[in-house]
Amino acid sequence: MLFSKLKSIFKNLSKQLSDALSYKAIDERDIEEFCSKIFIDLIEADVAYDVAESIVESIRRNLKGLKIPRSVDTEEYMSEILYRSLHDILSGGVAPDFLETIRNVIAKDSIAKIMFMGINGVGKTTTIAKVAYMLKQSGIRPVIVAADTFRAGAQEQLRKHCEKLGLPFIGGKYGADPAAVAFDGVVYAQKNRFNVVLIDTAGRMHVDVDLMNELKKIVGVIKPHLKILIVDALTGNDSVEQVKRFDEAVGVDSVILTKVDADASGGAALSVIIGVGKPVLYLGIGQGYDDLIRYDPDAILKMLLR
Ligand SMILES: Nc1nc2c(ncn2[C@@H]2O[C@H](COP(=O)(O)OP(=O)(O)O)[C@@H](O)[C@H]2O)c(=O)[nH]1
Ligand SMILES: [Mg+2]
Repeated sequence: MLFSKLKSIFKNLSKQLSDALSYKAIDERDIEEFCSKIFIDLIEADVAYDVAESIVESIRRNLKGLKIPRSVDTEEYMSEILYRSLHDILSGGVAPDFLETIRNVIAKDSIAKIMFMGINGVGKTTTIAKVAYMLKQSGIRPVIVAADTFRAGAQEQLRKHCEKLGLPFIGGKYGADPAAVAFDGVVYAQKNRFNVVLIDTAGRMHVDVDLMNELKKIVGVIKPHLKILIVDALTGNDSVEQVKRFDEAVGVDSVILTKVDADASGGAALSVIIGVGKPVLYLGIGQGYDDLIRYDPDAILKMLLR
């Protein structure tokens, strides 16, 4: 289950808080005690240090001076307080509706050009196939372009997805100029009345200069409407660093977080969501085409606290 460990942490916490409250009013000392306990729990669940700090700070703020009405169920009330504390932190990263954004761009410019970036293995190609599937389901016609000409096999991987999805595939030879391949994709879309061009790009093991120059060239030639960075939930804090580096070099509009299903505790994923400082569009929750869910803080909070 997604976020399972965090879920049990928060459940315990609201229980303990409500037990403490059932026989006396909560004072500063209690608050500090609970806050240090939850901090350790969060760290043990792979939540990044500064993210754990900001969560605890938000809980502390919401607990201070709290007067609990006599009639309420204290455990439910505490769960409500935790909900509010996390909501304050999570709602910073909500992106405008993706499909609506795409539709607006199409209405204005006839073709929406979307570029996907990220280091090796984060799930770019898989995510593009998922996004293409979703667009197709919504009656929007996408073209997929394999502008990853760096890794042998990258073209073949995407071609297979296109066959399965019944979508045109635009590729280039190994070592070909990625910007030229992307350009071919846009021309193909224009000629054949497709609405969206999804551009897959190469990754490297690390963020490096060659990669950034390659991406800058694609951006210069194509002028994408959206530059989406794909990050892997399991990477935790390092993905926050990746967002910074890509943003400085080419600009990042929003983020898709993959492999949330593989993060057993949920702490790493939560850290990325809170730490990236960019709107999060979708969460990847598996390898199937429909394993892509819209990022919605309320839905996440329901998973965590209900
Ligand atoms: N469990 C899980 N695996 C994923 C997810 N997204 C991608 N993957 C897997 O991650 C691996 C690398 O994906 P790929 O799309 O080739 O990454 P790329 O190098 O960034 O293009 C593949 O085995 C994918 O099936 C996800 O949301 N959940
Ligand atoms: Mg790839």
